[in-house]
Amino acid sequence: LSSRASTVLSALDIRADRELPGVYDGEWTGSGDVLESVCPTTGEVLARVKSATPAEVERAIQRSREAYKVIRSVPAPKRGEILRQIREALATKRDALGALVSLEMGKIRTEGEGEVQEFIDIADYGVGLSRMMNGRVVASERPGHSILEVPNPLGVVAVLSAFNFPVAVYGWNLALSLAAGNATLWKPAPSTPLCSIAVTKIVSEVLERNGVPGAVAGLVLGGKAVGEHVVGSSDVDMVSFTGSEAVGREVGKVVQGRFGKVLLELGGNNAAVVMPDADLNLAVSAVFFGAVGTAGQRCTTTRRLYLHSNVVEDFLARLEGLYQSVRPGDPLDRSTLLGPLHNRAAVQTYDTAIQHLKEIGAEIMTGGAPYRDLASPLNGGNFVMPTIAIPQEVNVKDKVWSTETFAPVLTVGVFDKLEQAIEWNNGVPQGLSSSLWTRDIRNVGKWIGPAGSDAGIVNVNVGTSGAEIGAAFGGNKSTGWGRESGGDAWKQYVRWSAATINFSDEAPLAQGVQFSN
Ligand code: UN1
Repeated sequence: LSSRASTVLSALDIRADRELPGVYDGEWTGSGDVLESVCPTTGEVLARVKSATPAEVERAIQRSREAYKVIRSVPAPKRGEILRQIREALATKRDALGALVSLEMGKIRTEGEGEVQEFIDIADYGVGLSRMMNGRVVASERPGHSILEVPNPLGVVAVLSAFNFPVAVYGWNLALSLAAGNATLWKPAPSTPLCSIAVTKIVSEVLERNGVPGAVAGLVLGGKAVGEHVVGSSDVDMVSFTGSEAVGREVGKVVQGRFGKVLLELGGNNAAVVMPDADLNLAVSAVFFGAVGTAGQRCTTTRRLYLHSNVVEDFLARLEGLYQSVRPGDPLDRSTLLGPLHNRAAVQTYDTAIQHLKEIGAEIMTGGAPYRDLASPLNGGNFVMPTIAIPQEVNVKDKVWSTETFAPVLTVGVFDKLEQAIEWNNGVPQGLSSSLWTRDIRNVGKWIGPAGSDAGIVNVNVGTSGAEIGAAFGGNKSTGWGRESGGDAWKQYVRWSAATINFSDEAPLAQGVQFSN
């Protein structure tokens, strides 16, 4: 192992000299196919992990069910106390875990640490929630009756997460799910196994110390077959899936088909709209971060930029300057702004998108190719140039505008009226995030109102990416269904019991119905 990798792994006691167990259900096991963790920066194999066999997946699901029966009866504030300890344990490992995210996923240090910070933040939020997951008392029409709406634990919540946020997205789900009294079973992306093993170790040590079954936060690593097993199991009450629209559509159908609950966070195809009165200093750097940050691999990445005709020239000149100042580098190095794409397939996707842009006659203002001839060891990585492309027209039906390319490709269109920009913003299948730049309150009113942006995230003078955990996170249309993290998201992780209780000596029927002679 290279020294850059072994420093990161040893800080978390990850032994890379043998195959690691990829299943945790109270015990660490795993005897299925071997997954390789490959460093996106250098191509180095970081570790080999044994995935779950079908029997091991099944056992993990059953142990999750047993663990649910224990944790559901632990009072919510006590569950919150466990979450507080998880939060503390994560905080002591913040830097080490952040570095592992950079090593294995490829995002830069500050963003890797930011991800761990999101987990810490949502754990804090969950601690608070554990004393505030309140139901309601509803006025009954019958004398001496009360109606209670009670949030009860739901059961087993499976979390299927993507490579691009290998820590935070699980954190959002675990914090709410645990506070709500569920067992959570994690099926992470097979290409970031070390992040999920490291997180599960931290969490499981806290659970074990508290005498709670480890399967309250289980882990099953593996590929498609493991995912399908979990998604198809009627012992899994809710599936929270983050990933592509294509896979999400199938997951949605399968879970719906067995009447399970499903939460889908699928593609984003997020636009920033810049009005002539915008503060360009703020807008240019936000678009730069939104489009180039994480090398374009956030669901919330800015992919479309709609500029008012009065600001096009100035805005693009400044943005291009920032793009040209960026150099690819090792994401572990604190001065790096641009890390690699996560895998080789993504480089191919990037290439295909650029090819299509050229075919339709788009101007490639900057970028437009993978980096070649980088010095060793970066020559083994998946580095591509952040790209700004200006098609001749905005035709939101063309795939240039309507599909999510998970790479740093920003497509620019020019408008004269806000209404036009909103139509383009809304004219694509996805609806995750959106951002308007203006100082005119009238534009803000339009943008956030009924005729405004149809995305789940509707920002003003804030970029499309980098949401705080307190906001409900999620989208509309082909982005899927449901919200994670803040807002009222916790209400999806419980089963609501409507309990009408009669405290009287009479038994009147509702609506005044009489049923006796
Ligand atoms: C994702 O890309 O899957 O708002 C999640 C953001 C982050 C989370 C992104 N807080 O960009």
